Amino acid sequence: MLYPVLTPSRFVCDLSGIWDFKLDNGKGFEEKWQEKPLEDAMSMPVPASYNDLKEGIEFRDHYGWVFYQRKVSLPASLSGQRVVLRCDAVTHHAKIYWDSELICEHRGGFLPFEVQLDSRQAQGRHLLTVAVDNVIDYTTLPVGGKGDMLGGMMGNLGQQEESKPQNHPNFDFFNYCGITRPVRIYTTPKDYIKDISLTPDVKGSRAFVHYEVETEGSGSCKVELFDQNGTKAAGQDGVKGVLEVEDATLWQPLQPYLYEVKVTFGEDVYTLPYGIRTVCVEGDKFLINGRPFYFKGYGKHEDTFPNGRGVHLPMNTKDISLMKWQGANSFRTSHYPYSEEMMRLCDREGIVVIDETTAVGINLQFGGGANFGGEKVRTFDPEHGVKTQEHHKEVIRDLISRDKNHACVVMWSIANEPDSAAEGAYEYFKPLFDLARETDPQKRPCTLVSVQMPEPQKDCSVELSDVICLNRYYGWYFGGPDLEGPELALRKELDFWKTVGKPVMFTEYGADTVQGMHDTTPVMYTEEYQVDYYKMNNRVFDDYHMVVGEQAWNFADFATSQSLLRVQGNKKGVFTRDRKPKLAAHYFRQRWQDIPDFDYKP
Ligand code: BDP
Repeated sequence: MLYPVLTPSRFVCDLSGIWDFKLDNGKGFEEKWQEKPLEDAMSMPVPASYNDLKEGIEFRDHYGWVFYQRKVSLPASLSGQRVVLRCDAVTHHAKIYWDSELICEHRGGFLPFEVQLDSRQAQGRHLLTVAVDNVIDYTTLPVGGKGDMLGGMMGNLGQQEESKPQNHPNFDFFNYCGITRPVRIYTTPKDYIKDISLTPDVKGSRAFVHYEVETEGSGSCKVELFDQNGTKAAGQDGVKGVLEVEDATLWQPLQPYLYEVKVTFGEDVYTLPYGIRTVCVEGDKFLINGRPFYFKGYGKHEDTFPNGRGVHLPMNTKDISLMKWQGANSFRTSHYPYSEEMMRLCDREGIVVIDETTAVGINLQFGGGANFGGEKVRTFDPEHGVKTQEHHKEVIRDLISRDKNHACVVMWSIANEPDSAAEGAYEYFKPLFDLARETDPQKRPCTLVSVQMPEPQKDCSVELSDVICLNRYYGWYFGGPDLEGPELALRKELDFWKTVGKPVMFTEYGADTVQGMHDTTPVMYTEEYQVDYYKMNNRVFDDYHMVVGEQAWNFADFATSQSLLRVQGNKKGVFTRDRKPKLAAHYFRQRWQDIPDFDYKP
């Protein structure tokens, strides 16, 4: 799906601003709130998560629907154009009403969707209502448990039923919700460019960009490529072809170069920034532009105060600046696709991205899996297990369709910490890997990010992943505060992975650390312990040639559900939530400045 941009044939109008807002009291749809201006509405910014923007638990922990509303007046000059309403992300389930009519419904909170307005809808003044539901369960991604599934656990506490329905996220980040990314109206001519796919190939100093343009209606098609001075470097007619670029300047990690691709179809024009680079796995190496790359960076979150998961351009810019200050070159979009603005920024800044789906929580062993009368449930149990596979396919298709042309994206992460050694895991994941490989025109490597487990050889990732991605907590959840025993155990595990013949990287490792907590003898939660923990793990990584990267967990402290292990959020940040460095930030700065982006382990 194309990102909405202004071009000589396209107009974009951003509907960001203060909207009317109301929490559903259970009667919103019955009383048809979408048909008239909301009574006693509150003010609510769009885009943002609503949870931290008003005071009170009933607000922060609201369960169910909320209503957002505003009036929209469309200029008469749009007549004759195709007019589209696009939502970049509504978390998790949206119903869009144009006046009282339901014009669109969407499941999944982190990817864009759009609806074309008909000529009557695209003129004059209208009431736009977006109803948003935040309920997660065993059919949604991310996965959660519903209150009524927890009879067993509550029973253990002597309660038979919960007093109030609520979400039970099966993941460790706060279930922020709302209209979290922009809502826009954009136009195209009636005959228009629907999609563009670009696949780079490099031979010596020449690059070949294979392209395919999907169009609607009739017209002739032309594709051109311009360098940064605006000089035309290649061009060709037709909806499918190859652009040949002499003396191509490649997009490199931290040394990005973006061409502009301009597609003309009849009256329609679309332009996109485009970096030429290649990515592949060869033996146990991860190659970018044919050279062995070493990932240095983080697992992150889109998480700020008080925006929640609402798009935050200044913080995105600051985060990349901090990464560069440290010598980092990459991050993973744990645990959902990030905003398109962030992906475009990474293209511009040369930050390498592992792009993850919303598949987190596909593991019913967390929390004992006691969701049915206290009995353990197998994750892929046909009756009681997760029922996410069809939606998972939808998410993979939509993610690749959105992000396929980004130079920054070098690998797809199909899921985070699923129950990947369980009975049924291979059958669940094999079709998903096949789908990703078939859908991506660039055929990027695919992975699933593995949870720590006693017998890693049983992980279906051994067979399915192109790169083995490990989330490991040796010295924290496993063995902390001892660092010697965990070091031996980590070496033992890597001795196994060495035999598999694939590149291995650490996509998570970390220790909760409360900023300002210090000690001469490093004890858990102090800034000193976090540094010692990282030193031990990094020392081990350096001894294994097939380890091609280290992404610490997490870039910054972040909000999550309350529990005994979480002190006002997850504190594994190397930076605090407001981006102040802990000791470990300085430690990584020293380490990463000495590690080259390429050929670290030739
Ligand atoms: C991993 C999860 C991540 C958590 C992290 C932790 O992938 O989402 O936040 O552990 O415990 O299991 O901090």
